[in-house]
Amino acid sequence: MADPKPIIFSGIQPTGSKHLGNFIGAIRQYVEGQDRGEPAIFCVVDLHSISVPYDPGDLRERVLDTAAILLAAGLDPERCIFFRQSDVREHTEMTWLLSAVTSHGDLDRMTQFKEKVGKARELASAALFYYPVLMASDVLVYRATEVPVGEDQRQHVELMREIARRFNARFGDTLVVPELVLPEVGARIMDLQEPERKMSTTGGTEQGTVLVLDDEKTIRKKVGSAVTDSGREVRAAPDKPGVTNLIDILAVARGTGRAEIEREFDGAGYGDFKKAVADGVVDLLGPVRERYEELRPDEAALEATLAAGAEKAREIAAATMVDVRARMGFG
Ligand code: AQP
Repeated sequence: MADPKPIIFSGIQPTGSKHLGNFIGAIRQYVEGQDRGEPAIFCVVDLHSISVPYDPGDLRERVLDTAAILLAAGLDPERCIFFRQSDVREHTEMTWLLSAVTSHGDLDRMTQFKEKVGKARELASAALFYYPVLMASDVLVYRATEVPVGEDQRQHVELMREIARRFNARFGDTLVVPELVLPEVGARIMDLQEPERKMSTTGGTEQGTVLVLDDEKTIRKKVGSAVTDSGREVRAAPDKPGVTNLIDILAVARGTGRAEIEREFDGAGYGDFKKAVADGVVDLLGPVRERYEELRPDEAALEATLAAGAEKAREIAAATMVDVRARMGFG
């Protein structure tokens, strides 16, 4: 008998400025996953965004920006379930119930929390500390089998796997332990100016962060001024983080591997190589920006798409909650 199709789930935060790292690490995988998953479920995780200071008047706009970017990139509501997290209240209920099998120590070990709060730990919101439990709920409430994310989410996925195992051990077999799915190339796209750090919404440099909605001129400028190193060789190596990052970006844009790129640019200077990377990124993101500009103005259509997705998502999540509540002894 053929293997059952995976149940795929992933979420993305509502910022209007999704970057090339998000695109390569996550969005590209979502688009690919919608024909493999049954169902493939994708969600704009607005509840997560209250874990850092935010503007309530702005939140809905940012959700619609993000929804339009994902649709422009190729998500098709006919082939996947696409919705806004806060429209499905089961996520928040599940978060509280999973608290019973999550320890303070688990959350204390999360490196993303430590990196984000730095020395301002006392001032960080409890929501930021609790973020991984909400993320576990997002996935486990759909009994997803696969979670496509970038490398920076590895630890959070490991924790949700552990939460699912503990729940099953304590209350009986109810939840599915999901698999982490990373892209083969581009699981960690680095900042173009500081290639030791990941490209990031909050922690990166402006010039080193290519946005999905950047125009061609801006993309060329950012890629053209990317930090390489003092050598001349186009070769992926641990001591060449800038060049390695550009090789990965071009490999993704061309749909090939590192070796093909290294072979093609063997003996070429960094100038030609960077020009090819800029061409590749322009070709990758240009059509997404154009489609975004068509989709974004029609807010009613975007809202209708998210609402229809929420209805389908709620049906699956509600069924899981019936089992979870019963196992835990609630009425
Ligand atoms: N640099 C990256 N390379 C590959 N994948 C990445 N992701 C994020 N950065 C990279 C993946 O993008 C998905 C969505 O992430 P998110 O919802 O956390 O969005 P964000 O907060 O806007 O993205 P950042 O840049 O990760 O924000 P910061 O650094 O400010 O917290 C995830 O699957 C993630 O792995």
